[in-house]
Amino acid sequence: MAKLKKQDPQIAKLIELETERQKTSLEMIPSENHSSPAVREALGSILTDKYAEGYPGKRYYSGLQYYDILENLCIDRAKKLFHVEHVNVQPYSGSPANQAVYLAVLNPGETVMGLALPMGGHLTHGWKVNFSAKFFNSVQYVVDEKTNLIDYEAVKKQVQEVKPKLMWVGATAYPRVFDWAKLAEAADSVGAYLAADIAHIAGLVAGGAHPSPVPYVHIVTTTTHKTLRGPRGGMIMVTKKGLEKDPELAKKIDKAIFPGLQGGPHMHQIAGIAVCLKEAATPAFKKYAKQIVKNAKALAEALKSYGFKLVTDGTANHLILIDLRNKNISGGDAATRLEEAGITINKNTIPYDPAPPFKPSGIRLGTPAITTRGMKEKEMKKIAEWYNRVISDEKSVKKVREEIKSFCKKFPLPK
Ligand code: DSN
Repeated sequence: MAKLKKQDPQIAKLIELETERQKTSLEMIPSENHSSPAVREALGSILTDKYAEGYPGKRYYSGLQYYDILENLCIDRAKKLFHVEHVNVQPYSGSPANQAVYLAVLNPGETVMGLALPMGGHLTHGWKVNFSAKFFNSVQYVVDEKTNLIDYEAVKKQVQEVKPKLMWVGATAYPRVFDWAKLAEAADSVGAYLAADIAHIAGLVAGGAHPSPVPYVHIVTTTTHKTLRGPRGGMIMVTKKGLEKDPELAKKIDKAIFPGLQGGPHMHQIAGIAVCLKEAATPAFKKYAKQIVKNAKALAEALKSYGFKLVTDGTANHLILIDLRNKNISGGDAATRLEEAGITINKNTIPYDPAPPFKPSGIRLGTPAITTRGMKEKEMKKIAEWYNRVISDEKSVKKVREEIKSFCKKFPLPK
């Protein structure tokens, strides 16, 4: 950062401090990761300087001969990795990607169904404060009150009553695998568009550690910075099944992104996505994706041995949701205490949470970033022990902080 340090030492200092924080802490927010230096070189490149409104071969500005090659490369890599027919790599992130799906397939006031936010769904899947419930008729589905799992029969029954035109599947806090075939059966029975939002699990899907929704759904949206380990960004994919249902679907999606919602695509971001897609196609990434899940399962078992109560009693993906009610601490207080000890997680509602959303009863944690640093099952046992010490005894925080600092030295950030 020689130039930045000289020209803007304040910003350089903040980046240095954040680098040090990341190096010496355990990043366990399940939607975060450590991108590779190659991804960040593309992201920090000269490509940030150009406007490229339009699509390859049909742009509104000059000087874009290399940008067309770049965007096509990115699209081809995504098509191969996810086995889809069409990809739009221009969404700025996940919410704009989902907005474009609404714009492409629904008219204002038409009906959408999605998993409710407090049950692990996403804001853009029709939650009441979001545009998706303000401009469309949103009906939400829930998880079962006892098991906290999706009850596929109940969802199918509700879908057949509500008859949505668009149905979302995807979550930010669901620790289990989706049964895409059953969800497709529900959506197909009423002729709804089925959209899978795989933002959290895209890396697991790419690496073969979670079943792919592609054979079952019409549309797939994702962010690129979570388990996929790229730069912040988004993508929309259209499947063969999607084009069979609606031959115009790919065109509708592209028109919804530009000129419907966005202006010039962030070409430096698209370059970073292309790099991450190349990385995600390697055997090493497949191993990484599988290790994320192995680590999450090992961590879940170790946490349970300390009496932690896990939503759905465990995990089958990259994340764990802890119900802290038996530990006499709120999610917020636990998050603060863990942060002081050097573990970053987030407070989170648990399904049917009796506590208010800003003071929820749970915490959400995940293994994508610590797996990137090379941690394995053995380290998960140690990490569970730290959770237990910090949550059961406030006085242990300082000592745990020192232990984590020294532990982190053995697991450097990607170089
Ligand atoms: N903000 C993301 C997450 O943390 O899960 C969802 O968009």
